[in-house]
Amino acid sequence: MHRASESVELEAAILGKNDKLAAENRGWLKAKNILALNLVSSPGSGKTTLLERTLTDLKDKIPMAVIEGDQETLNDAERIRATGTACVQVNTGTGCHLEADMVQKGMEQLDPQENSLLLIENVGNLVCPALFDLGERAKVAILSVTEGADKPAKYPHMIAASDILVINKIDLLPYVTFDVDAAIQAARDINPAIKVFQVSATNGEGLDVWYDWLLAEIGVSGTIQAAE
Ligand SMILES: Nc1nc2c(ncn2[C@@H]2O[C@H](COP(=O)(O)OP(=O)(O)O)[C@@H](O)[C@H]2O)c(=O)[nH]1
Ligand SMILES: [Mg+2]
Repeated sequence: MHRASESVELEAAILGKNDKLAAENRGWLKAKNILALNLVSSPGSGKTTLLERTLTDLKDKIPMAVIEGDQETLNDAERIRATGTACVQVNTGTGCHLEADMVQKGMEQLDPQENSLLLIENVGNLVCPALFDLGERAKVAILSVTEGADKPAKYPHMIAASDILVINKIDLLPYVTFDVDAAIQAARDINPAIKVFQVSATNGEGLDVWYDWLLAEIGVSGTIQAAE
């Protein structure tokens, strides 16, 4: 019993310290009108692919920078830099999520400009990134159609913490049994206000609506066409 209560106290202390740094990040980002989004999902649902497309298609519209979180490797940072975008890779080692201090250090290195977009790719899993505020304006949960429509119900904390749900890989819908309406309903049962985008990060379907939302959030007008 004693041990259990100690570990609860430790967890509360860690989260408390994180929340304080996240609040600092949020204040700094707000003062510069930087839209920071925290992309959370299972491994392989398409976070980096969605980023690559978004960075390429919006390149001439808004300045953007990326913080990449993974346990190991520089692979995703290399994919992002290939689009011409500044990127910092954070390797968390045994850690399963990014924390606010990592994002703070990443922002110091990147020094993102005013009125820009800061995209943060979290470590791939639907569990602990839900607990750690990074100072972002919104968490964007990405669910691909190969994962099963029951995942919102199985990972309710992530859905509750997210403002946006991107359903990705809709180009694969003819080949998988994924009930889009059931997935959306499951997400809305947990978070009625969650905003949903249905996209294919590979063939570009649905990305126009995603881009319009991004630009409106940051106060840039104009419609962007997704590249073929
Ligand atoms: N068919 C299809 N494949 C996709 C799509 N988005 C990503 N992928 C593929 O899914 C795999 C994992 O993508 P990645 O972006 O690395 O996922 P991450 O681990 O969430 O960053 C890669 O092979 C991508 O090419 C999509 O919209 N449609
Ligand atoms: Mg990735």
